[in-house]
Amino acid sequence: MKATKLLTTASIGAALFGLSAAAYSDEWRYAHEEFEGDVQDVFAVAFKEYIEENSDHTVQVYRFGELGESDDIMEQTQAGILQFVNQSPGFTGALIPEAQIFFIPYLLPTDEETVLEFFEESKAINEMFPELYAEQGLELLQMYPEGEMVITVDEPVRSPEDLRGKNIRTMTNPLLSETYRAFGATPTPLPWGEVYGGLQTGILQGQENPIFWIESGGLYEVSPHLVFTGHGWFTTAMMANKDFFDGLSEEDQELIRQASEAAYDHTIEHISGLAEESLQKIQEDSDEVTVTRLDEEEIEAFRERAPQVEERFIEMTGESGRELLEQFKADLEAVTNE
Ligand code: 6CS
Repeated sequence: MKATKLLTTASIGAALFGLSAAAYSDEWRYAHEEFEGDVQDVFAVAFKEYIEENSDHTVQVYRFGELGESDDIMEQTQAGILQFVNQSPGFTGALIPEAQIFFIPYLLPTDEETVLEFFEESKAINEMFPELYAEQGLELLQMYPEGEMVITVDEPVRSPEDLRGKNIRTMTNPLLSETYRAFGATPTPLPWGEVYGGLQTGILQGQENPIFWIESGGLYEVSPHLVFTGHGWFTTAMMANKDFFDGLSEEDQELIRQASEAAYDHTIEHISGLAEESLQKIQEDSDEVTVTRLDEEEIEAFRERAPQVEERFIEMTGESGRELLEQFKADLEAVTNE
C-alpha cells in the first residue's frame, strides 16, 4: 500500500516534473553580425554559456551570413522568429533615428577607460535608450563599445581635402552619411556583405571600422592605409524581442538580465588590448599597410565640422533627440570630470 502510494506520488511527481521540464526548457535563437571569435560572437557565446549553465534552456547562436544581413536578423527578431539579436546602431539608426547619436563625430572621447565608464554609468544609455527600443518592440539588454573607429583608404590621408572625391563606405544610417559628407568624402552606405568586394574592385576607396574587424574581415588586404582620426567608437547593442521577453517568468527575465551582464563584463575584458593585438597581426601579415595618426591640428580640421552633423541629428530626431543628446553630454561630463 505504502509502496503503491509512493509509486503513485513518484509518477505524478515525474509527470509534473516532465511537464515543467518541457515548459521550462526552451530553445532560444540569437543572431549577431560578426564571425566566429569576433567581439559580438564573444558576447553571444558568453551569454549562451551563462544561460545553459544556470537553467535548462539552450541558446542557438547564428553568425554573420547564416540568416542574412544585419537588417534581416533585425526583421526576424521583430517578427518573433529570433528571440535575441545583436544589431549595431550603424544599422538600427535607420529604424530608431536617435541611435544615430553615436555617429556625431568627436562626441565620445578616445580614452578607453572613460568610454567604458560612460557605458556603465550613463543615464542616456541605460535608461533613455531602453525606452526608445521598446517603441520598436525590442527589449534593449546591453549597449557596448567594440573598438575605436579607424578609417582605411587607398592612400594615406591627413585632411578633409584629402578625402575629396573618395567613395567611403558607411553603414546604412543617414547621419553617418552626413558625417562623411562633412569630412569632405562621398559617403556610400552599404550592408556589410558588399564592403570587401567594393574595395577590391575599386568602387569604394575606403571605409571605417574598429581594427579587430579590419583584421578579421581582411579589409587591410584591399584598403591598406589606416588613418586614426579619433572621431568615434564602434558601438553595438544586444536585445530581445519584447513580446517574448514580457511573456517570460520573472525568474527567466532575471536570468537573461544576469546573462547579459556577465556577457558584457566578459566582452569588455576581451576588448582590452584587442586593437593593439590586431594591428600587430595586420602589420605582420602585410608590407603594404601604413598607419597614419593625425596630430591635434589635423584632428581639429575634422572636429570643426562636427557641429553641422550635430545640427542634422537634431533635425532628424526632434525633441526626443535633443533631450537624449543633452543627457548624453551630461553623462560624458560626469565621467570626464571625475
Ligand atoms: O561595418 C560593418 O558593417 C560591421 N562592422 C562591425 C565591427 N561589426 C558588424 C558590422 O556589420
